[in-house]
Amino acid sequence: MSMGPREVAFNTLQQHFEDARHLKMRELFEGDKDRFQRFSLRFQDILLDYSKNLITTETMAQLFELARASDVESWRDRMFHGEKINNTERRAVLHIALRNRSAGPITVDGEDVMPAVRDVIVHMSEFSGRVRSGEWKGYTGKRITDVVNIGIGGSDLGPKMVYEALKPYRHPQMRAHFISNVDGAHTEEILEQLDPETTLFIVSSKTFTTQETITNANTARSWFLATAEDTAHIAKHFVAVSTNREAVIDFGINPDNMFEFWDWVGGRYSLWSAIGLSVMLLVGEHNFNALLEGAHAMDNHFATAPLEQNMPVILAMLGVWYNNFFGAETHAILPYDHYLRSLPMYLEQADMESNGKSVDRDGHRAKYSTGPIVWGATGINGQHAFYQLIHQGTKLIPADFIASIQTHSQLTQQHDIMMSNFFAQTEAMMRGRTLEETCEAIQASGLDVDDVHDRLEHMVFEGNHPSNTILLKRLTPFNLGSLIALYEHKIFVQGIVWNLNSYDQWGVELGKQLAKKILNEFESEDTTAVHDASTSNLIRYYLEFSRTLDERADAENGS
Ligand code: G6Q
Repeated sequence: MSMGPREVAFNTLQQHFEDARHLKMRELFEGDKDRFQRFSLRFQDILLDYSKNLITTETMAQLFELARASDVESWRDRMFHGEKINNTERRAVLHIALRNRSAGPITVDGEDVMPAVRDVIVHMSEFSGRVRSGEWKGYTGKRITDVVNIGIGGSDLGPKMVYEALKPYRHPQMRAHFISNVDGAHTEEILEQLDPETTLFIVSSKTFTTQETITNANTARSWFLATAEDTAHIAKHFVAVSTNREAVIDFGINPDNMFEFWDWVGGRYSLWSAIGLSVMLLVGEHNFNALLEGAHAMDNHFATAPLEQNMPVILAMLGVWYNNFFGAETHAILPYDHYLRSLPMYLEQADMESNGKSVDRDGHRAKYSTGPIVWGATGINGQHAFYQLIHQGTKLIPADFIASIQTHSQLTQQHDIMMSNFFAQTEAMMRGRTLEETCEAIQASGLDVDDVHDRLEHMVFEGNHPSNTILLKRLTPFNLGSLIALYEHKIFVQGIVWNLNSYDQWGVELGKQLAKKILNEFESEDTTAVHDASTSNLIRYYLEFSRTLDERADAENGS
């Protein structure tokens, strides 16, 4: 069988890798004074420095060749033109339409989706304007102070992450809360902080059938009615974001207070839609629109910049380099910004639900490694925890270091301390510390090297650990929009190179079906259903103890 262009490009890279695997970044920096200029790129307020990677100009040229051979450009254009590239669900993939700020149409099945997109933004703006100004009142005439988004997965992680990121822009008299977990403890913990007279619930669910969300929404309704009593008051305190009008009406929410979105928006790509209503309520229409504008600017960059200067493409191809040639299993997201603390969790879903697949878009088993394990935490905390493994473990862990130059905090001196760590870490990861340098450091600290000779090896750092630095001028709504869109398009490009459909999620669907069967068994207390021995015994054990009073726990609780 003859090889296609993608396989040819992969093989060429494989040959290049045989030499490149021995690259030493220290030497590359020493041998090329222009390395930073060569391997860095600016897009508006975002600087990407990718010079601390195990690459040469030859590597990048071949990676771009692989992107071209995978038809990244034509797939990108197909996505932007509303083609049904989500082939297993027969859907278009148009989160870019949600932030399309141009006057041009975007069509699906011959119909321009933009008028409906704009109508929903107007509906959101009107509603959030009324709530923010205090004109929208609760059932006792008080203004709304607390907004609770009830949703899970894509209907939770995006708005929660953006709300946290844009906290400096929030309405001073309003707070947002996010209930996702069906664990009653999460629901109770949030409800006990709230006053039903001043709380607005947004039930966010694309399908409006998700068990966790509907259960929590029902709990919230009962909690509300326990005080408000009259179901007529629900209209002032519950709104919905969904594609499922009938289910919203069945729940008792006034359809005028339903904010629509469409099946061509994937859950994990939906924060730009009405799923972002909690964000708009908290930061206002102007800031929400700025978020959309930032994403749109990144969309334009992705759609038009040559691959060699295309930020999402560069990040994607570097990821492919480590994933498919160096055999890296994971990719770390390390924001040095308290406001971006939920970004790693958000990107875990965005990336792993999109590219965590072993069957390609044509239905064949992938014979190569696909999406990496994405993980991370705020970098400064990570330094005092898991960075040990990055510095001295046996795994190769490519990492994105993300920070803002200007802080929203008044404690600017603290920002300098954090940023000095930020720069020190990527430098240390790249340079490492040789035995000779270790000895010098010990002497400089006033110790005698002979006294620690048996420990010296432990103090040596091999270095040569790759990282990208993404530096924002400031964490504004616009820049945040660009940053998120940057990652979305990175994920898209990788999906194309791996020939995946990044927009379905059959693994999530499975979870939604499985639990229902076991819940029925709990309710009927019927343990005769056939499971494997482990599951059957675990269910029996659970039923035995969950249905009896635990005297010890009662004693501990003082009852
Ligand atoms: C996202 C996934 C998944 C989904 C949740 C919630 O891409 O499909 O995380 O967002 O399962 O689904 P609903 O919005 O339908 O409740």
